[in-house]
Amino acid sequence: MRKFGVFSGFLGAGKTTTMMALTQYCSAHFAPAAMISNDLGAGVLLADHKQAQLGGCRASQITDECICFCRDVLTERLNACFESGCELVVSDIPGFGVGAQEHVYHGLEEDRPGEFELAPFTVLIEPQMLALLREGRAGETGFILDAQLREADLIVLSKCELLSEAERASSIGWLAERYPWTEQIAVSARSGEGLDALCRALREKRASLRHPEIDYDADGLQNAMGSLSEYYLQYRAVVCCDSFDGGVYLLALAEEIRDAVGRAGREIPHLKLLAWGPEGDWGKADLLGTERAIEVPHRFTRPCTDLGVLLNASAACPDGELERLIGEAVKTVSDRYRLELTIFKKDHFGLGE
Ligand SMILES: Nc1nc2c(ncn2[C@@H]2O[C@H](COP(=O)(O)OP(=O)(O)O)[C@@H](O)[C@H]2O)c(=O)[nH]1
Ligand SMILES: [Mg+2]
Repeated sequence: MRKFGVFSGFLGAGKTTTMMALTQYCSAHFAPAAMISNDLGAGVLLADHKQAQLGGCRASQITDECICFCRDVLTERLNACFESGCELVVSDIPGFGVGAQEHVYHGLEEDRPGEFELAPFTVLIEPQMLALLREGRAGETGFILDAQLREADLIVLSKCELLSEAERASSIGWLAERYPWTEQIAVSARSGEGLDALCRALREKRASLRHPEIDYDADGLQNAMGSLSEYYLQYRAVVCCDSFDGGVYLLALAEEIRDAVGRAGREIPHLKLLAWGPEGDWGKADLLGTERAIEVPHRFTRPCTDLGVLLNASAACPDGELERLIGEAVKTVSDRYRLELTIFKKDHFGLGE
């Protein structure tokens, strides 16, 4: 089997975490599976990819470009995975991305018919975003969410352990009614619920290869896309005291950035902070908007004196301003902990420019 599937869905929907849980589940219960993390930073090490590696997944990354527009790189990567014994490969696309059904699925079918079997086109939506969409309170983000869901063959209601049975039924019912051509599965990467059903759906079912009805020129979609900026930073942090807690540092940094972005009247739908020590110990902090609590999906188990750090941010903020806000926050918090920083890589840009 040479099955390939795209995972789409908004920033923070749970794509990376679910792909990690899925590839591990699939490799343990069916056959080897691999994941590809895709984002736009030029030549950067993606936090998503490093996280997948630290989590022990078969993983690779495609940077610089959306997989929608680099079919040769994608094909080469997929062939390498299948030749190494994988039966299923999943890749995400950047979290505001729309159009992979057309560009990736139809593109592969036209260019390389029969080379890969295409799994149902999968779109994740998390409970909090779904609630905003249902209540008409998602603002411009609603245009992206709706366009993404229109592309889906399979909708994954992610983080489902956060919902009661009744809430789950109501959410799935709404999705089924509004996107009636789709199948829906509630999944929790955290509790493992729904992973078996997701794995079976991807392995056993096929993409519909529909042509979704999306108005790419609609003002709402264009405005939502045009207001986003991306920021990538990779550095090494060294500290002399041996009681330094990398997790406390990540949390303080996430708080500083959240407060600075909030004070500037901007929004930051996804900030990822990942740090790891030389012996493979690692921690992560995530921010999914200035109004939400900071998530700590993984913790350091012991103090460390030498850390690799990756910061990836997507914000509704002009590029230059985002660079200044994050740069100042990194300096303030790193000075507080007396860290010596060596910057390896920085990239940032506004998506609408
Ligand atoms: N409660 C809960 N949180 C989750 C689950 N899956 C992912 N998350 C959290 O949601 C945040 C965003 O997840 P991520 O996989 O990075 O989203 P992506 O941007 O779509 O790739 C992270 O803090 C994850 O730990 C889940 O099943 N349950
Ligand atoms: Mg991700």
